Amino acid sequence: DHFGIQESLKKLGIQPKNLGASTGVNWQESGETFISSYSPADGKLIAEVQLANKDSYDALIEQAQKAFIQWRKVPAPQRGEIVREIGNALREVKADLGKLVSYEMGKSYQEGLGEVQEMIDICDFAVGLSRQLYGLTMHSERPGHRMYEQWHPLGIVGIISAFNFPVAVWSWNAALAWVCGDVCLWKPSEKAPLSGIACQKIASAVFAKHGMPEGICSLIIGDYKVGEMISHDPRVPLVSATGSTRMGKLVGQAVGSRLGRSLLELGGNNAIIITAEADMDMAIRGALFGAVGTAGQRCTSTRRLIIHSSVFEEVKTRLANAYSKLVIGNPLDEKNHVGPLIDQDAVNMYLAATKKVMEEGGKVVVEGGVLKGEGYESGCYVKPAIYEAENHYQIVQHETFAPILYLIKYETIEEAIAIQNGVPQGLSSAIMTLNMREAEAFLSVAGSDCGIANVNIGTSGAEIGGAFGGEKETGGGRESGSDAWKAYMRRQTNTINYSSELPLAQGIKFDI
Ligand code: UN1
Repeated sequence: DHFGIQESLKKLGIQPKNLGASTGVNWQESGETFISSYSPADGKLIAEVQLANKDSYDALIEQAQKAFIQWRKVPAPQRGEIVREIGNALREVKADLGKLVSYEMGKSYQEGLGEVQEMIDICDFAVGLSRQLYGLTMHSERPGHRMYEQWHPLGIVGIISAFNFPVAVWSWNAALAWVCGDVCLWKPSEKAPLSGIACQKIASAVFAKHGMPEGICSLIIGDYKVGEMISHDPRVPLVSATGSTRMGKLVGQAVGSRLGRSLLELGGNNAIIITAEADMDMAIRGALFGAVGTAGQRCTSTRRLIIHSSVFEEVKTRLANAYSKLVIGNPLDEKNHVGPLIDQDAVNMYLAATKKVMEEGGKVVVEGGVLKGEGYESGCYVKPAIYEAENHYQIVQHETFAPILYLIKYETIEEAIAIQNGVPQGLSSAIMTLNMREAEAFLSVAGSDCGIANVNIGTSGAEIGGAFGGEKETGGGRESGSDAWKAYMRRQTNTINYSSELPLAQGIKFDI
């Protein structure tokens, strides 16, 4: 244990066996079933977690409903003060939590630290926001009348998050929801439950210290069945779900059928357009991190490069060269660039995709494969692969959560934009160019159709200050910065008559 994992687990309060349902500092016994969390880094068992059942789910929801009645009356800036302390508590455990994320999920330690930094940043953002939950005022068309709007909290926010950002995605939702006056019930991915348990301990200790009721911050460990309970439950007015498009469609339909609200942040199929006028060093570096960072398991990972024919060969050669220098291995060892995939299923999906692209006519640029031997005992390490492909291939249209990059050739900028947009997903996109006309065309109304469109930056690594999310099959939701907070509140329009008349709007006469 030369990475000090046991020490960090201890500091974070992770036991060999953990309960999986909590209303805050109180943890509940639930079913008999335990799941094991193995590290994809070394294949070892980290710890076990009890799965929550329907009874524990109902108990958590009832407690959350009670907590909401109190929490909504705490003034927003005071709620912000608590979120500030959660941010400070995260600062204290940044190294330990970053390490757990890296060890449990497989992203590099640097990226694990980055993820905790995103949590700290969103807490800071939410603190400021707690004094800025602004509504507009309007001029009434009637004399002696005043109109304005105000924002009220919704109630319980259900948060369903994925394994790839096992802690940050929760914080984007929870930090905003809390300052808005909502209470949160979080179902982390069952592929990274310990990271969730660690966060729950950190945040709930802060609420308890302030004498806040149990239920503002709840956690439930379970599989898709818990996701279904949340999605179908009218006691949960907003469900924020991050994950695959397949999962998002199920959640969206279930929530929609009861006319609840959903905030969906689903798959991406992100491309970088590299034009003839790109800064080539920058383009290669941007594409490299985008494609192999987090072993291609970000929803913002670069999956396609759309390259001008005049620089196609150059990009191909330079990328292949850069790939040959990648060091793959234990993500906690800082000399390694690429860690493992999350599990064996992910490896199988990666292998199926590398096979399928060849069947459809793709050409190998950098060969893939599963790594074996010392240091690769978990069986989850794969080689980042590159293929020449065409945009219409089924496999290219599909999001494979693995480091597979498709190179596609174009001639005109209009064609490049059409290829970029020519997939079912619409999360992140980028153009590498020093030509202002190309850049502006890409950002224009006729340009990228994605929720994120960057110039001379790769597709991944968004800052928390902007609204995060995308269009089409990405689900349309926006989390994190800008005015994403509005999704966590209900808007109320108020008209107040301080005159002694009762005029009707639109000048309607109704006298008796
Ligand atoms: C995700 O992959 O679910 O923009 C989120 C990024 C990160 C967030 C990714 N800030 O790559």
